[in-house]
Amino acid sequence: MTGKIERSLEELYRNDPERADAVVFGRRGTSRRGFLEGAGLAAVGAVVGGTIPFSQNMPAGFVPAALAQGTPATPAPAPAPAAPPAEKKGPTYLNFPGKSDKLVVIGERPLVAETPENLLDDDTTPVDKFYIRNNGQIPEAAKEPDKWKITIDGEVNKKLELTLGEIKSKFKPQTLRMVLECGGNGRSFFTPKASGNQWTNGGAGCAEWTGCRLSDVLKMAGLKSSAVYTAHYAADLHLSGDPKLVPLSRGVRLPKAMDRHSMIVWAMNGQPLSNIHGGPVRLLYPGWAGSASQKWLTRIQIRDKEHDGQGMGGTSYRLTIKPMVPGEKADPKNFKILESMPVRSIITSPANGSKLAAGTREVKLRGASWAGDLTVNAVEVSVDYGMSWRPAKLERSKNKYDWQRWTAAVKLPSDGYYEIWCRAMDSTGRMQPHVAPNWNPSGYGGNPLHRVAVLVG
Ligand SMILES: Nc1nc2c(c(=O)[nH]1)N[C@H]1C(S)=C(S)[C@@H](COP(=O)(O)O)O[C@H]1N2
Ligand SMILES: [Mo]
Repeated sequence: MTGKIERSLEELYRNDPERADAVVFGRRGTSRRGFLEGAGLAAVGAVVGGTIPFSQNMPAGFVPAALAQGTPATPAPAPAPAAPPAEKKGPTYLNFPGKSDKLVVIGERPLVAETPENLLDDDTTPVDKFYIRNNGQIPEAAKEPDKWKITIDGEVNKKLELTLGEIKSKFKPQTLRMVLECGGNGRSFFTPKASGNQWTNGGAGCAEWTGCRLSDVLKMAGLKSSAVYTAHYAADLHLSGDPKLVPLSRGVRLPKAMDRHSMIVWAMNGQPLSNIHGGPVRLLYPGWAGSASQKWLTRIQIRDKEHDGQGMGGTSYRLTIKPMVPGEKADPKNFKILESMPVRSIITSPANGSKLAAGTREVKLRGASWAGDLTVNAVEVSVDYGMSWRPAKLERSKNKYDWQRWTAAVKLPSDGYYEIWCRAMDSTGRMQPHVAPNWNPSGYGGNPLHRVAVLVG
């Protein structure tokens, strides 16, 4: 295998995995071997940088994790001096005050950045590592946070206008560690590609949120019997700058708003909520699509029907209730609002693309798992492409909606290229699938098992 062939195959996997698959496994549509062998195996081995001990279990049409996501196990070769400028590859890292420069930018305008899985290794996600998602322009930081005003109106007995200072003094504070996760998390795993920000698993984090119960505030306003839904409004401007347009305005069914975990939040990990995370004050609905957790909150209108604001219609933040042919045109009639997020687990250590010393025969794993409104019943790990699974040890969570950290140790029989896979099962028995399920045009609910590549020796 010459360096040139390795390089071109690696490029092919990055640029056109389907064609790379055809090259390695034989032409699409013709009969295929069920697993890699011979020249195909040697080629993939060369690209991932080692022999593949469990290659007999690799499914046909398989894109190795080393090439599918994140850092390859083999460093990318330096471009030859005379070569024409190569097409831009690899992630763009975030450069934003107060944020880690290891976050990966997945959209510049509006600014969206995710946290690579290995950066989610802390029990509590530090603010600098927490993903950011904006739909509009980022407003300027409030000069006098305690004078920030929030209006509660609509189907209430008494319209309230409260400053943040008043909210802090009138309502009992609480601090809970809870997961906030973007509705589109996992979108990049859909085939064919779904439209929207191409999140891997990093549109999620678990922080300590301090604030008061939203229900306490709503009770003070007094809910009319006609109250069924919330509508959230905020201070951020539409990308176009047109003040008549709203970048995002979502809402939730009243029972979620009245849940004791749903909060008006002013601090994150013990610090005043930073501007980029919606400071001085935001909503937090743990376990539900993050878009409901309005940042820079200015108004909650209580409605007598489902909200129809920006981000409530069409296929946005909606799942199909009828299975679709992947890639097919959507009929918005067949969609329902995405509320609770599906079960997900990630390996936070080792990182994808890790190199371990020759002779390493055991690897200790750490990870996280969560399941929207539900809890996680079990996490399992595999090193042989899913032929066999071993249970991970689930750690206790602090409170409902906290993520469940897990640990495991796996044995590797020899040096070579491995993939470590993990999958979680929620408290209703639903397991993460091998591929993103239930294709929908805007790519919600993508929760396939997580895999990381490691190279031993
Ligand atoms: N005002 C406002 N609130 C918002 C958004 C927004 O664009 N504007 N984005 C939402 C989305 S889609 C998500 S996933 C979360 C992200 O919160 P974060 O940036 O603090 O991680 O905020 C939500 N709240
Ligand atoms: Mo989101």
